[in-house]
Amino acid sequence: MRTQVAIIGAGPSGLLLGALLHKAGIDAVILEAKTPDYVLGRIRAGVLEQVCVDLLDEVGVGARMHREGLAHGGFDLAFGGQRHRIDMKTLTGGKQVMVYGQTEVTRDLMDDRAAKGLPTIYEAASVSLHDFDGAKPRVRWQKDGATHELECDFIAGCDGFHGVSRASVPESAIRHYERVYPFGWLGLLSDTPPVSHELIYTRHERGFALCSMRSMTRSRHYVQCSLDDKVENWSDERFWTELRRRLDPEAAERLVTGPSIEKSIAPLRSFVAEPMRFGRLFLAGDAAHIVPPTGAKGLNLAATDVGYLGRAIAEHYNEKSDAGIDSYSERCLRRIWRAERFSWWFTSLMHKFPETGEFGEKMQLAELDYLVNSVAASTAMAENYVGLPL
Ligand code: RFL
Ligand code: PHB
Repeated sequence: MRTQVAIIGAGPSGLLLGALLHKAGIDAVILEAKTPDYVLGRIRAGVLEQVCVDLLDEVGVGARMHREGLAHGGFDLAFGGQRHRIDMKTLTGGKQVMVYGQTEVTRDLMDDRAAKGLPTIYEAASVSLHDFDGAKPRVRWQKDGATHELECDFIAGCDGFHGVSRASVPESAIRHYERVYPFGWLGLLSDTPPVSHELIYTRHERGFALCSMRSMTRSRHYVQCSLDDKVENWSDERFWTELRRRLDPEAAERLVTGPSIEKSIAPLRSFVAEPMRFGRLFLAGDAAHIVPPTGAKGLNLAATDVGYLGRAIAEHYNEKSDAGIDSYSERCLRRIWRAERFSWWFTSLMHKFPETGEFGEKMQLAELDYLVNSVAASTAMAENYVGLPL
């Protein structure tokens, strides 16, 4: 079997890259370890930057997002029992974000791919990458009791943090930068109306809380939890009680509770692998970097990586230029480090850090006070939240 680009992973980055390549007339095969239902069952991101919205429009899958997604021009920061609105739209000269779940983005891309008859091989086991430092890379996998092989010109490693692509690179060729935070987020999805029409990020002595949403009838809430916590320890009732305790009085009053549809714990991590290109292998999305979810940047970075990569590969075939391929890693990393900085800063500002003590708490409160009362500081925050220019 032969193709131009082998894409490892059918998460949002792999699917979006597949769509961008198809639009440029380039053949690709996607190999995914799990089933489509498993991929769609992962409840993750909820906030899309304009660049991500533009890329989905570019490949023609934006119609449902524009119909059902919610455009948000601001969000609230809550601390000391009070809420303060960051008016992103005014502060950034009209920019907004789109609240539309990663599950829906993935579904739209999957449906489009299936409708066009483009090849995705689900339940591909033991995927392995070969010869990407030479001219003829190959990918092998197991399915239905047989070994399969795909020859290609390029491999795109879009297989997430735990994937095989980054792990296939010799240790001496790659450098990792990492910070693991001493807590996680416990998330709960429910068919209940959101607390407010915009997101509320709350700093509280008991820990961080976030009120988010998927629609005006479906809410997504998070509370900071300890790293060794287990979902089984959190009944729905315990979750709602803890969330209510952390919210400002008005939000607590408006909170509507109900049975959970999904509940999961995610650890928080900042991680970057450099470089992102190894011969004919490119890493993209969570395979190359992780941000803590506080800034809502992970999926957006994945989208911009594959935006650059799709264009670079199209230039290679259609314009006979490798300029985009050669600058891929550097261009991505500049954007990634700026998002890493923002996500690390916002995480540090809003969470309870066991080791920083009372002095650390006072620093957080002083910074929040400055942030909501200084136009310069609010503008810097708004600019980063809506997404820095490409
Ligand atoms: P994914 O989504 O992990 O997809 C990788 C795919 O590769 C498959 N795979 C393999 N396939 C073949 N062979 C192998 N050996 C394989 N190993 C893995 C996997 O099964 C999977 O299908 O990576 P991708 O596509 O790079 O997408 C990244 C995003 O999923 C991630 O950055 C975001 O979800 C992060 N994130 C958020 N990002 C935002 O931009 N805005 C948000 O509001 C936001 N909120 C969040 C988040 C992530 C969260 N969690 C749970 C980590 C909220 C949370 C709670
Ligand atoms: C979400 O809705 O899942 C979400 C929203 C904003 C974040 C993180 C997650 O910063």
